[in-house]
Amino acid sequence: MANQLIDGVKMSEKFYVTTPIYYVNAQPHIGHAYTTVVGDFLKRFHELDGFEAYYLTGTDEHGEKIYQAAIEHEIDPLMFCDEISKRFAEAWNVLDISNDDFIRTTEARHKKVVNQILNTVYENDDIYYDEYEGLYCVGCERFMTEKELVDGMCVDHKQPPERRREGNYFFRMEKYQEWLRIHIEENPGFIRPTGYRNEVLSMLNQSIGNLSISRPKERVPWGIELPWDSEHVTYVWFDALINYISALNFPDGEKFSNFWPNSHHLIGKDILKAHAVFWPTILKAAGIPIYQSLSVGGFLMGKDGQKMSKTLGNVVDPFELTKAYGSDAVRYYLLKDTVFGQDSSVGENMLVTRYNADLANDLGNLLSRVRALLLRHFKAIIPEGKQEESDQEVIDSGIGLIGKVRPLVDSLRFFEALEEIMAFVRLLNRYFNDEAPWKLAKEAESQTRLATVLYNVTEGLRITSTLLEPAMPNKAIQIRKDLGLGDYNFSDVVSWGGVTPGTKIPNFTEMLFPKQEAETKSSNESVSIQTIPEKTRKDCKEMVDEVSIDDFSRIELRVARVIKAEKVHGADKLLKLCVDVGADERTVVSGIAPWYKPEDLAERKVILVSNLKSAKLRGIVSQGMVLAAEDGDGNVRLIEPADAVPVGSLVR
Ligand code: ME8
Repeated sequence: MANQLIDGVKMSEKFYVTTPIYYVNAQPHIGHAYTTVVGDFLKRFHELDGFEAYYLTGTDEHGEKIYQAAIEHEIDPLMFCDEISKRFAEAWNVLDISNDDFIRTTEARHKKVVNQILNTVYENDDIYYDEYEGLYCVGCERFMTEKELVDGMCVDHKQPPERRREGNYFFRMEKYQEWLRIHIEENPGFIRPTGYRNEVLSMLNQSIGNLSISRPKERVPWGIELPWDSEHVTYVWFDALINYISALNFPDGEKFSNFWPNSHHLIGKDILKAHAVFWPTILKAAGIPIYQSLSVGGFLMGKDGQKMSKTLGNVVDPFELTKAYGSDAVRYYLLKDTVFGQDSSVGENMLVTRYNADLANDLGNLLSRVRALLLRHFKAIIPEGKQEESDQEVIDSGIGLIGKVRPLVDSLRFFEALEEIMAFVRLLNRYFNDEAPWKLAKEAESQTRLATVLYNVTEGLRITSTLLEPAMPNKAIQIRKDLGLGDYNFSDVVSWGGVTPGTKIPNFTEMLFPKQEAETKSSNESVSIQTIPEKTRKDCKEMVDEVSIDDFSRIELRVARVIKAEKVHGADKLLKLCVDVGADERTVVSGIAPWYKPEDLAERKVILVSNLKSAKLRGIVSQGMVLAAEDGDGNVRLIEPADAVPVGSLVR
């Protein structure tokens, strides 16, 4: 897609990417967010790669199902559309989507272009009036063939379609069928991944029929009136597809001449036929060049293993997920844990696992380790290195990274592109551990080597952050800020040495990726190890003297008093403590049952990690962690503050 060579044709340096415009009959969910995040990733990727990029999303506001939803809510259709359209815009805002425009099909600028196209196609005699009888799925807003049904039902909406007979205007779609088939045959990159191209080719090997493009106004009053017959409104799909050019001010707008037809449509597989068959034939009939490529994503599946959808009520709320983990984490997860084109299961636990492994452990840890050593041994100034043979692998991998990532993005293999970047981060971690700069720091003759290792890891992180920016725009900037660096683009990551020695890094920073706990985790193990994996625990051991002050100062410790304690049903190791923290009372679930009886704990003072993110253990929300140490015999002993210290005191 980004490819400057699609089907052997050199593309211009313009890149126009679109998402479907979403129906406003229900709230945005993570499935919509998925396509929109992919679109944003592609827009930002191309921009950093030197393209002039333009990104469009929006809402689809006409048609029978929007009208029905407004009626059900007893609200004027436009007011209903205003409300839900705003929710989509808000969702894209919290996900840091950098769309350049947001089109609504109820806007005058859109209706004007729909009228123009209808007139052109009508005047060319490609529209006629006829009676039609068929099976109509209101969820899909289209007539379906018997073949498309499974057990008499629409596959996506799990509803039988209604039999309908009505007088409609028809677009002579079939007239363009052979032209379209040849175009797809000759341009393998037009519809991707290939499975969907084959699906469309097999549709085109049978008669596609003509397309009903109007609805009688008496049945569906909510739509754009046909310019030549005010008793009919435009069929919602004919109206909606035109958004891709009405937003560019077709036909005379500067944006239209600038970006069309370098357009790349992103869709989910549910709307393949409309984009692969209806849209190019409409464009052809209107005498407009067709779009460049259609990229088709699979479905995100809900917990029930079904496509996540408002109809099935199994959706994940993007607002809640973003609030809990931040937009960068959600974006990264959606891109890294899905295979574009295929169906993928998603869920909060999987997000947390991915976050902790890739972001907190591999990336965040490395940044804080290198920062700690720069602060301690170089007074916060990035030193100049002197490269040796053993540095070459890291250097070559770093400057070769964009060359590996670009073709993967071009071929829609986003998770593999991110995996290449994370493989480089893991290489940097190995290099750091093998070179052991904390040991080098102890020897006077190793100071140049220490400087070189720290310089190289900093430079590696500069390249990493630049390449991660399309996926995680905020965190990428934060990584560079934490290293005293500014912004770069992809032409700055093909050589080593972008970091200027002498650059000062800030003394205090926020932790890049604080470790997360899955809210739903409930096993005993998660208590005893507090979700810190073996690898990190080993790192912590080695690096125990290298936690920075700012990392440490984020942990709030308070003196607390146990009010009462009780066993947790069905969990041998757990006690449920009710503790007084001065300002409030908390419940804390602790894995100390093998060493303490509940009755021995009442009135005891303990030290509590009081700003730990709450976690659910055996169905109990635990709001903190009590500190304990192991004695020489493997027993756990609670750390007790002196008697004189009042409950609620901060431990410093
Ligand atoms: O079809 N998994 O709007 P829509 C992945 N208005 N992607 C999903 C998804 C899921 N579970 N659920 C939705 C329409 N999507 C028309 C489009 S365009 C001219 C008109 C995404 O609100 C995916 O991109 O039903 C899918 O194609 C789109 O939302 C459908 O959104």
